[in-house]
This record gives sequence, C-alpha cells and structure tokens, in this order.
Amino acid sequence: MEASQELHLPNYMKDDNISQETNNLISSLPADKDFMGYSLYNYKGCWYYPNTLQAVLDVQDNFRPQKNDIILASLPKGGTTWLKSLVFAVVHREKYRENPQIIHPLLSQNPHDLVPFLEIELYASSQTPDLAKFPSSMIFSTHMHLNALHEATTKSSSSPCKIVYVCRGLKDTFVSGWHYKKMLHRTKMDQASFELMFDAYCRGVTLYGPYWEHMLSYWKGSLEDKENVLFMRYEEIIEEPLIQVKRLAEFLNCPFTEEEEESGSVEEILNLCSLRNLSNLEINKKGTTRIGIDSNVFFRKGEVGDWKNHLTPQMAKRIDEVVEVKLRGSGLIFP
Ligand code: PAP
Repeated sequence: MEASQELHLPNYMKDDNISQETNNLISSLPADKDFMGYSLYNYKGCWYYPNTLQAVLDVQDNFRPQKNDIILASLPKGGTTWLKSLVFAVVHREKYRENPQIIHPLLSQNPHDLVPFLEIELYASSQTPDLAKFPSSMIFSTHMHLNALHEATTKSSSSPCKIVYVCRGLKDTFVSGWHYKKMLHRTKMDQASFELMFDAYCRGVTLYGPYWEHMLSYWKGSLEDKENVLFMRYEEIIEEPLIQVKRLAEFLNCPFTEEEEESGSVEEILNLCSLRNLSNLEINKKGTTRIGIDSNVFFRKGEVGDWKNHLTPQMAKRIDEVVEVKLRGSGLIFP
C-alpha cells in the first residue's frame, strides 16, 4: 500500500464520534497500531478502533435485548453473512413458504441489511437507537466478545435471549480478511502490507482481536449455557449443511417438522442462502449496504483451505503454534 493512497474508510475505523468520557478512557488504555497505521486500543482484553469502542460502550450501557430477540455473534470473516442469511431464512420460513407471491427479502436485500449489527450500525449512529421500530423477535448481530456482550445482555430484565456464534479456522479467516481489506479500502496492497497484517494478526492486534480469545469466550459460554449459546463453525456448515441447519433450528426453538423435512424445506433454505445464489443477485453484486460498504465485498470463494494459496508454510506454522498454545486445555480444537 502506498503512503499517498487515499483509503475508503468505514466509520467504525474512524475516531470522530467519541464522547469526552471515552476520550479520557482511551488515553488510559494500552495502544497499538494496525498494519495500516491506524490506532487500536485495548479495552478489557479486546482491540478496538475509537469509534468501535464508543459504540461498544453504548451497547453495554443501553442495549437490553427482549426475550425473543436473537443475537448472531461472529468472528469477523468467520461466516457472519452466511449465518445472517441462514438464521433469517430459518426463523421466517413459514411466512415466505405460505406466501410464495411475496419476494423473499434475501432476494432483494443484503443479509447485513436484514440483520443489523449492534455496534457497527445501530449504536454507531446513536447512543440510544430507536429499537421500537423493529419487530419483536428481532435478529441482531455483533462481533463483540461474549464477555463484552454479556455486559449488556445480562442486565436485561427479560430472560436470556439466544446467542448463535460462528467462527472459522484462523488461517482461512486471515486470508478472507486480507481480501476483504483490499476490496473494502478500494486499494491495491502489496506483499509488505500482507506481511504486516499477518504479523499484527498473530500478535492478536486486530479489530476485535485476539481472535483466539474471541472464540474462547463463546466456546466457554456455550459449555456453560447450552440452552442459550450455540457454537458453530463455518467448516461444519460446509461439511454437513443439513445437519447444521437443523441443529440451528432446534436451538432456536423452531425445529423442522417431519413434513417440512420431507418436502425439502431445509434444502430450499440452503439453496437460497448459498454463496452461489446470494453472490449472483443484482443487489449483492452492485448494491451498497446501509453502513456504506459495497455488498459484493462479503462474497468471494467460501472455500475451506484457501489459506494454502496465500500463506507460506512458515506463516501457517506460526498461526498454528499460536492457536495451539492459546486453545490448549480448552477442548476447542481446529483440525
Ligand atoms: P463479515 O464478518 O465481515 O460480515 P463474513 O461473512 O464473516 O464477513 O466473511 C466473508 C466470508 O464468508 C467470505 O469467505 P472467503 O473470503 O473465504 O471467500 C465469503 O465468501 C464467505 N461467505 C459469504 N456468504 C457466504 C455464503 N452464503 N455461504 C458460504 N460462504 C459465504
């Protein structure tokens, strides 16, 4: 990346929406820089850009989910877009199956506009967004660690809402993130930037990093509270899609009936939400999401093991060693 290049920056990476209180907090936090030189701050074990931190604090102070709300949590590049489309399709399946004349929202809107991010969209533009305008049983999403999210959810007077988490092997997640960055910033990036981003990634210094802590927070949460926290992996959905979608529906208390299974409802949902289908839709090829990101940046190859095309054996070894050490003893294993 050349120093003179003007980057297209999403709002969450900026530092122009900070209260005085947050500014004071930031000045007391450990700081580092991402691979492009933008400042990141470590708050309670997680790295944030200033605007992201402000929004996370506002979520913690003001977001109180309702009983039937669903929160989709994910590792950035861990399968967020897929999970959003699958959960939306599963939860609303009756409505659209019974009314085939209604165009399914996933055919006309990007999954990110159907399932808004708490801290990247809703609380990024207001400390107290008007959530009343959303239907009850709303699906929200977040990239916050579970302990950060719990600072909001456990203060709700309603009984706990369901949280579904998805993550992906960290080598593929890195490679996916690299391609995303190039498309997001609408810029060319050179080998030196790739290596800098990789080094920061292995040190955990990346937005919402360290990623192993992110995964561990949900892994432990899912073991402690099986009824309300579901841990999913991108690779498992690729390998056994029918089983995983049924598992998802059961967790969300809307299991597929025998009749639905026999009539191919699960397959229909998988086809609707497939990378091939979504990425070929006009809205996802040319549109822009509500937060101003080109819709096409969320769809690429979706292959397990794509890291082999981009990482050297030494790089792969370095990530594997970090992950091995950090996940040791947790029971969480990436084959
Ligand atoms: P986000 O966290 O920024 O929203 P996220 O959706 O988690 O991004 O990650 C994008 C990855 O999911 C891309 O992977 P790749 O770079 O390895 O190709 C993208 O292709 C993949 N993806 C997006 N939608 C789907 C889908 N419907 N099915 C399978 N994979 C998908």
